[in-house]
Amino acid sequence: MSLPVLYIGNRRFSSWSLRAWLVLQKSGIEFETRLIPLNEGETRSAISEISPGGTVPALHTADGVIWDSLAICEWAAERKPDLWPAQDMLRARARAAVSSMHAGFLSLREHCPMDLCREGVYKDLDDVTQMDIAVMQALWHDVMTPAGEFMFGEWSIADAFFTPVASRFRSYAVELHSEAQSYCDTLLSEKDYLDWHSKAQLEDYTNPYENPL
Ligand SMILES: N[C@@H](CCC(=O)N[C@@H](CS)C(=O)NCC(=O)O)C(=O)O
Repeated sequence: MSLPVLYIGNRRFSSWSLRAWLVLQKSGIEFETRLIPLNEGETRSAISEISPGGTVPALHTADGVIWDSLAICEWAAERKPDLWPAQDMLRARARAAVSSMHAGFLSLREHCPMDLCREGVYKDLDDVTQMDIAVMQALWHDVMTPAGEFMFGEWSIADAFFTPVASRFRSYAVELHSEAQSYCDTLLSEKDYLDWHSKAQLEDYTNPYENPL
């Protein structure tokens, strides 16, 4: 039987692709990865051929296509439930944290787009983005399990959702509280992330963020 195929955008820029890919990697489910370059002339038509939602990531399974990073992660968690915390309140709070990321922090997302080839280059951020950063650190503080390296102790989908944020903080040299900094350092030293990051350095596609730096 053919393996599920995860369609992703450029590793350098596609934070939603990174989230879904990290979760599938951790799940142990075998899958293939295929990349569609973003911001090229053919991008829109190439994505519309493989994703009913018109975005990547999209996962092609033997039973159908799933688009949207969170839906792909839930598909994986139905097969591998330990991708969410085992305890029901922790699981509910992990889902809340993921939903906050999936639907929110819009200013941070707009002004600090993920760029894995940008390392420690400071950018002046407006008040709304600073507020997003403050809220994010407060959220992390609220849910962080004291004894654990990860948000809810063991690695979970919540940590996948915040890994691209940790990379943005590093890219834009954002100063963080020590707890948040050490959480980011943990996420960015994960083997799967490092693998994705090193492949991102080899990509040679259009940079949509050349001007706003
Ligand atoms: N809510 C979606 C967002 C996906 C999304 O915005 N993906 C971007 C790439 S990171 C995309 O496909 N953009 C289409 C384009 O650049 O043409 C998800 O979680 O998967």
